[in-house]
Amino acid sequence: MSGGTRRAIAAGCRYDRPVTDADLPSFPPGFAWGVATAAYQIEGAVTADGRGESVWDTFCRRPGAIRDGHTGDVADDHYHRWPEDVALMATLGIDTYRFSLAWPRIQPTGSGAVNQIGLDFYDRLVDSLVANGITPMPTLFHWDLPQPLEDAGGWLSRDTAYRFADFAGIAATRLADRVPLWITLNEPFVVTALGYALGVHAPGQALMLGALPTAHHQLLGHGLALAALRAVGAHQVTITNSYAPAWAASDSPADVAAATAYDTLHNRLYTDPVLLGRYPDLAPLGLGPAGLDCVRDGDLETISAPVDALGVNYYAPTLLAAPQDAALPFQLQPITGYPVTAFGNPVVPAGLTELLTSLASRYGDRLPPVYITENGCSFDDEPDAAGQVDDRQRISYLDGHIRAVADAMAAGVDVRGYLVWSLLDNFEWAEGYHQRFGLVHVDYGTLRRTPKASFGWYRELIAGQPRRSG
Ligand code: IFM
Repeated sequence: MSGGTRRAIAAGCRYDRPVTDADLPSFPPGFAWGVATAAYQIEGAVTADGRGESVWDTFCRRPGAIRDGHTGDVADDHYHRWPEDVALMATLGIDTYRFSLAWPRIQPTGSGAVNQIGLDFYDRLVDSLVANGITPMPTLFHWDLPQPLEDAGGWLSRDTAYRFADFAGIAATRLADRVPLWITLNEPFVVTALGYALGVHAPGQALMLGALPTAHHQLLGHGLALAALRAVGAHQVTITNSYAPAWAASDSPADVAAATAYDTLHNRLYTDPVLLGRYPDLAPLGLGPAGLDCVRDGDLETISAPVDALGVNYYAPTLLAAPQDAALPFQLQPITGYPVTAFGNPVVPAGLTELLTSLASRYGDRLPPVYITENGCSFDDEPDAAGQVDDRQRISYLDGHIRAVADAMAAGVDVRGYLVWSLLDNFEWAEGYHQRFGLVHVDYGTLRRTPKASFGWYRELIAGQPRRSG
């Protein structure tokens, strides 16, 4: 289909096509098209059916922590409305749904006793997905650490890695027969950076580089969980990291050094140990080997056990300059000259191609097949007088980024799937409900779901792609 202003009605939503004149390239049969969500951001029902408390329940009650004092108490009430949400996914025509399991729903204190009702919830969800021809892709940890584990040291404590492996084994024992690909952790960089270094996410600790042990303990948790998953017959396992091309603000050695430091911290620290079995040189961060003196003999072997894929989350590149003060070895700069999302992220689709090709050249044949496990944008989407949500900026964003994936594939990168963040507008962490990332608008007063124009656009895109055989 080419340019023009073809109007389509899909699943009750209207959109004007296209944003660009060229057809989207055709992706290989079997390429996974999907959407992603996370438990705390959509489920609500935080005290239902024996769920324990997570660090996010606690953090949301800290005055000033979350914009306008929002909490995940209700969120999208997906815990009760999941049949409607699965029906939306079926209408969308996706073949893969990435979601996360709430650890405190399954193991309320983070260790010991299992809450069968919590497991039953995910069991029903997985059954329903499979019945609708949608492959479940669960993430085991998307930030909602059980509060009792945080009270015992959280990811600063090595023991948390072992508790996480226990949890992984419990979940997979119940679900592995219907789950082809498991994700251990989501974006451990963000947990370390925002949760333990800067204190703007749960658990709200501001340890700066003193947060580094949380990097190692999460990675150890990944490795131990991977072994636990394999032990109970899980098929394929991966980890999802966030990545951001690190651009130097100028050619000056100081700015280039700042970009290298940020690249080490964001793009290498959580990937080199998994794919190469070693930590990157921490010297750009001003740290010697003692910066990670929590690493014990054998840990890196555990962490680097082969994964079947790499989950890649991409939103935007980062621009770095030499620091003004000594707290960190870099300073983030605004990127100008691009459209921006409501979050202030520059819209740079070529950054995704750059990222994927640089991962391929950095890791060579150690790089497993890649899934884009998150990509998306927030805008201030609201229904118009006719009840339609005309989010053409999102369509433009997704169109550009899907083409960027195709460009990387044409350059030889083995990408197996693309998942939009997110199915629904949802709780965006410290931003509360202010950032709307969904293909589906949620009215937080009534919880009514309204597919946006991008929903219809994505539906048609998927319908036009070759399907999986068999
Ligand atoms: O909403 C988050 C998600 O939980 C993790 N990756 C980035 C998204 C958008 O900020």
